[in-house]
Amino acid sequence: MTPSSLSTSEVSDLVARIEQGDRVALARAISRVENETPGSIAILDACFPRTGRAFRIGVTGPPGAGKSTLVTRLAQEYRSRGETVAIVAVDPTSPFTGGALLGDRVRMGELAGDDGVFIRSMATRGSMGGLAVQTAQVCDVFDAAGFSRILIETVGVGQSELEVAQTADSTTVVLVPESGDAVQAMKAGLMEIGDLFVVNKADRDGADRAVFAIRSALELRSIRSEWNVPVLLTAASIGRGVSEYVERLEEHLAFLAGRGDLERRRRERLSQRLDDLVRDRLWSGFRSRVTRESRESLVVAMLERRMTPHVAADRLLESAERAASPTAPPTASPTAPPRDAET
Ligand SMILES: Nc1nc2c(ncn2[C@@H]2O[C@H](COP(=O)(O)OP(=O)(O)OP(=O)(O)O)[C@@H](O)[C@H]2O)c(=O)[nH]1
Ligand SMILES: [Mg+2]
Repeated sequence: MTPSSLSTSEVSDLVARIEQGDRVALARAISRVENETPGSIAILDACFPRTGRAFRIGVTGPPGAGKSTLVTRLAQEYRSRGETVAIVAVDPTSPFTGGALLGDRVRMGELAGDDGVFIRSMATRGSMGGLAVQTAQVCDVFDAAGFSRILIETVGVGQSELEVAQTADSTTVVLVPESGDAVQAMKAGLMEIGDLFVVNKADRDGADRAVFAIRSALELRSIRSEWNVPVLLTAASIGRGVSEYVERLEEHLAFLAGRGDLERRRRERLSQRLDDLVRDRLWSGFRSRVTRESRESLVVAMLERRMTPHVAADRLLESAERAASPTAPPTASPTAPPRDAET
């Protein structure tokens, strides 16, 4: 079953219902956006002018660090402070493994029945600009729906997941006491992106040592700011340290907003998102214009050293251009040897 496209009035009706807090409409819109079904761009276009109000908080860290548990507690704490909360759990790598689903089921139970909370797990990678763009788009719908805090949970493994965490206004890296020894090795990835660090499972031994290791590693960060990166202790499963975590988070958001850094960060994100979208559109346009066979024959030509990679790239781009404008005079076929050799 493929959902049909939406008329302009259907889109504005859907978005109006989302703004009024209609959860069914919200779920429908999110599904369309996530699955990139017809009409999803119209929905996003209608939502976009209403975005920019929510604070987006990224929570990342190694598998099993307790991110879902912490995010659930965070949502509860925010609810008690009168905020509304959307949770976006991004896990395209393992849509069917127990961990994420189990974590989500526990969470669903604890937050069930509260209209001020909406939870969404994203399991697809999408084609529209990649994972970071897709996450930002889903967050845009929540933002337009009026949620004041959007929590983005993603496993901190792999470049695209790190990029997801960085679509947020503020990023928290969650580690565990046992992470202490690995912190030095992590500094290229996770250690660079955290605005706050949380050592979760602080009910276990070694938490203080981990805090010390993180602080030492932070000294070596390449990007410094006047923000003094907090390293906090939590035991999310029993709710310890969560209130202080929220205090520090809100401090960070106020710090960003007060100095114009929030706008600077958002400008960078949008600039990145624009590039991602354009790159993706160019790429898919290009892919639709060249055949697999012509591409393969170029690979073979390179493999046999009959053609250099740069000449092959020229040939492929030329054939894509020809396909885009069939009236153009024909040039060499993609399999032909380099032009120099033709004369
Ligand atoms: N001892 C202890 N266990 C915890 C704490 N927080 C979470 N856990 C447990 O750690 C396990 C993993 O928790 P999750 O919240 O699912 O971790 P996650 O980081 O979301 O895991 P993935 O999404 O699969 O990467 C669960 O069994 C939790 O009950 C804590 O503070 N202390
Ligand atoms: Mg999780």
